[in-house]
Amino acid sequence: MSTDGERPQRHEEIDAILDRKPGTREVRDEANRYTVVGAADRSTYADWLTSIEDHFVCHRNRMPEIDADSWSVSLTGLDSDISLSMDTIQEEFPTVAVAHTMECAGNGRGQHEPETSSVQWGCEAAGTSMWTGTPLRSVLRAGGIDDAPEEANDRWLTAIGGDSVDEEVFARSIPLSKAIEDSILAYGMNGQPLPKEHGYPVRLIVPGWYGVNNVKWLDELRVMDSMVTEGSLDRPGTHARWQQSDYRLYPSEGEPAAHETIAETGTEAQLRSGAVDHPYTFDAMVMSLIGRPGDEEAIELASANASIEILGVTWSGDDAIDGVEISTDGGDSWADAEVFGPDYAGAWRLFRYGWRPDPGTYTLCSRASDEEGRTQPARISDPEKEEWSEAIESETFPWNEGGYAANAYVPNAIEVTVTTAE
Ligand SMILES: Nc1nc2c(c(=O)[nH]1)N[C@H]1C(S)=C(S)[C@@H](COP(=O)(O)O)O[C@H]1N2
Ligand SMILES: [Mo]
Repeated sequence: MSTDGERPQRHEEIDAILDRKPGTREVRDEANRYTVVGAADRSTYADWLTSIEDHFVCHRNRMPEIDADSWSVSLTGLDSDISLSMDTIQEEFPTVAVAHTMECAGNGRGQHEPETSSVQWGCEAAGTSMWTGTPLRSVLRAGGIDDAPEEANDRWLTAIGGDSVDEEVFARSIPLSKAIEDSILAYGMNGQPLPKEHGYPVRLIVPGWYGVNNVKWLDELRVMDSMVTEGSLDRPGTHARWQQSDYRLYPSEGEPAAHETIAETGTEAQLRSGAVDHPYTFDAMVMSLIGRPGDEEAIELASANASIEILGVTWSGDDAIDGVEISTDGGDSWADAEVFGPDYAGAWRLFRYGWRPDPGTYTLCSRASDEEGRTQPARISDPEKEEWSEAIESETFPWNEGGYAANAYVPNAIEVTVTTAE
């Protein structure tokens, strides 16, 4: 069975997940390779918490069947390696809950023109849950690593999934500083045991970082002096595809060069500063989505003066949201929305806007800005007309080969019609 071919049981797996998650639906996968489910519709973006039933699922390989009683996570790259049983992870360390907005780095890929390969997500690959588990800081300390996050500079933690097949290891590296700061080994989701498709019995949660960094069915954590590169793990097979080839931002065909380490890890900072050649998708870019009203909704006002509440969610990776604006004319004019609700680092916030429309047809957009002064761009560049560097300088989102990290607001606009009851 080759990883590039169709997997025979793939459709059975997808159907079983759809049965367990009635709020989700299948998404078109150009290469027909991923097990992918998308959130049902944008109404989930009118709530702060995403239910398990509505949360999207994304993984490439067949889900491993894991017996939690005999499963252990090994912590390696230390003077003496340790093996952590599920009992040890759950009983011998503190239990914490973190809020995390899981956004697939491919969210918005389907908005790229020309089309890029792989899963054609619109904007339905995002959700926020409360994840319960063990702080990585505590586990690392047990392994003899008790640095403060700022002293962990230039070291990396590589997480390896138990779903590695055909000698292709699923491995992702995050800076050791982020691991120590707020990442957890999660075994619970919204107060339930971690469901199988979300990584049972244990996964990594890296608050505010793109989905791919949140390795499911965690098998090994390895402390390293560099990110995973080809041949850097003590395992057979290929190691670096998911870190060094896929999930990086670059203009067209060609293999990005592998880096052992990078000085700047913020995704947007890598992209806009040019400090990192072919940026890695780490923390999520500034983003917002309207959840209510729904796209193509026909709204009947009870009276001429009635107002409509526009509701949505907004997030920006490791950075706080500064504000959200709403346009009801496709982006020509803007008014401030109110950002409110739960405020956890690494998770989205809600926004609302009270709108008093006259009867008519409207194009609604939301545009978020963060504390670093970054604002969502209007559109994704056209690679046939604009160079990569031009797109970046003109604050357009650069069309990229893998279709990652798109955060333009025009492609997420919704159309509504408003009438008044007679
Ligand atoms: N082991 C493993 N972990 C993985 C993946 C995978 O294929 N294998 N997919 C990643 C990707 S691309 C995403 S977007 C998130 C999705 O998490 P969810 O399915 O719980 O929503 O899981 C990540 N963790
Ligand atoms: Mo993803």
